[in-house]
Amino acid sequence: MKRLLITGAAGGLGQVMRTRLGHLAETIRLSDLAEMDPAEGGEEVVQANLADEAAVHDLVAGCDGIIHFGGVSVEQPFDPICDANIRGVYNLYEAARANGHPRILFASSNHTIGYHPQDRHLTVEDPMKPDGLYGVSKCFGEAMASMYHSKFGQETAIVRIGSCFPEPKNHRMMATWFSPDDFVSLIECVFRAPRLGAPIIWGVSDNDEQWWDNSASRYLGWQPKDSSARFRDKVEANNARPAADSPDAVYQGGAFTAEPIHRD
Ligand code: NAI
Ligand code: 15L
Repeated sequence: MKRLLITGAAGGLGQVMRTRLGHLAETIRLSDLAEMDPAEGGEEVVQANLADEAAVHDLVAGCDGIIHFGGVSVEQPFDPICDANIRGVYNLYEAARANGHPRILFASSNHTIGYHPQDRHLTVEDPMKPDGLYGVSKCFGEAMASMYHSKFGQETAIVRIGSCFPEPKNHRMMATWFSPDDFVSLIECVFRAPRLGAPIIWGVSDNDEQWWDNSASRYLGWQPKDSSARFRDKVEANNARPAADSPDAVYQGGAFTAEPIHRD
């Protein structure tokens, strides 16, 4: 690839992937609303608001791949979610349409299905059950990816990320943890696949407890290698087990299901 765009580059995942994906493209274009570290060799740094249509068109021009991490990543009032995750995703897909359809990896979330109970094993055919406005905005992003694929052939890997952090932080994340190494290997598969389409992929490691069935995207040849099991003792030592009727123990989306609708 000549140029790979990473949005949300100042965020948690963006900062990690900035250091891990240099081998995928001659140039990595890094973008965020927030300030980023200055460009190093093989990098371009462009500050931009996803809600700004012209800025997003300039951002996407000349890119042949996009990793879309940018946006609001937790429950917030509707306005910031709308700017970044609704208008921002519309701007991104329209910019991709105007610029030769670069392949996109869309960072969706388990909060699209957060109200499913933890004892339910889900496939990508199961209905969405978002657990808040943030989850609803990710459902919108998934729907945009699907519609642009059907209408224009735009390819997107819709990755429903569980919990991508260096380590699982609590009991729920023993099931939802997605190691950064497994995410890197998924990104490599997505951008190397001869044919992608617009699959929904569960972004989760090979943990002992599994809620999500990835057989529909097996054709990509991706196999997670890590497991949260090696952190079990630490998680149990540092966290009391949640009560059986608490959101963290009942719902796949955990505490997000208990968030109110925030009104500033
Ligand atoms: P983060 O919140 O650390 O990073 C998101 C970045 O997007 C921030 O640097 C923020 O400044 C930027 N941003 C927000 N609004 C923007 C706007 N209007 N214009 C331009 N940039 C804007 O989130 P994190 O953890 O790095 O996640 C990255 C993506 O992956 C997010 O889209 C998140 O929803 C998704 N995700 C992450 C999970 C995780 O476990 N880290 C789990 C599920 C989904
Ligand atoms: C997400 O969608 C969030 O962006 C991330 O910060 C975590 O809270 C993650 O889900 C999770 O469910 O653990």
